[in-house]
Amino acid sequence: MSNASRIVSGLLVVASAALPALADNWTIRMTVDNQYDAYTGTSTAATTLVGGDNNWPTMETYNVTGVNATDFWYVTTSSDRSVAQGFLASFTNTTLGNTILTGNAAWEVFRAGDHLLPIFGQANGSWTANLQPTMAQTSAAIAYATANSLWTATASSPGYTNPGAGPWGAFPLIPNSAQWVWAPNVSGGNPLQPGANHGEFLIFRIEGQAIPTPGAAALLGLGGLIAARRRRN
Ligand SMILES: [Ca+2]
Ligand SMILES: [Ca+2]
Repeated sequence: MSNASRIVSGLLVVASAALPALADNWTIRMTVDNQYDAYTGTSTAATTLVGGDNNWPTMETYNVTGVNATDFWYVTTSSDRSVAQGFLASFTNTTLGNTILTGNAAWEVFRAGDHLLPIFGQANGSWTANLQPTMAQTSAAIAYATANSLWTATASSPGYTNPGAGPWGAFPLIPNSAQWVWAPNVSGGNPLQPGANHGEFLIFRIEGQAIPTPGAAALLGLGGLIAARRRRN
């Protein structure tokens, strides 16, 4: 190893030691037609209930501190299978200053209602309208989805922004470019209307690690510097 590489490697160690604890603060603004519970958790379980609501015309705000940077955000939803259904939100990591809106490709969804038999021993598609899963049921579904690679992209429909198409009106504290999303409609078409069963219950998620931290970005930069020096040497 050259002297220059040793120096850079040393800097890397110092940078690692100087990194603050990887815990982030978040501000969440959201509503769901018809209802939801929001959790933080690991890739295989929901571990902390943040809040829930069953009134789509109201937007809820949650200020959550000390979230592990590697945690996932989970949103479980159910609906009345009537008129329309959707999820609109802005998730802002206030520590990093990054916002993930619904409609962002970082969001994934699992149609838990279509996998009730293997998870709960209950007929697929038979989830009761307006029934929110418990935290234990949510964790069982998360574990099953992760083990079987069943997390997929969310879906919207043209014009379903804030405000936009659909019955919901405006939510001024959520950016206009946020999209109403749901699970993809298996038969194609608009997943947000009419009030058909689109696999409720659903679980939406984003991964905390989907947003690179400044510390991680700096380390990647140092790693690139080492690689460049090695190539030169
Ligand atoms: Ca609400
Ligand atoms: Ca509805």
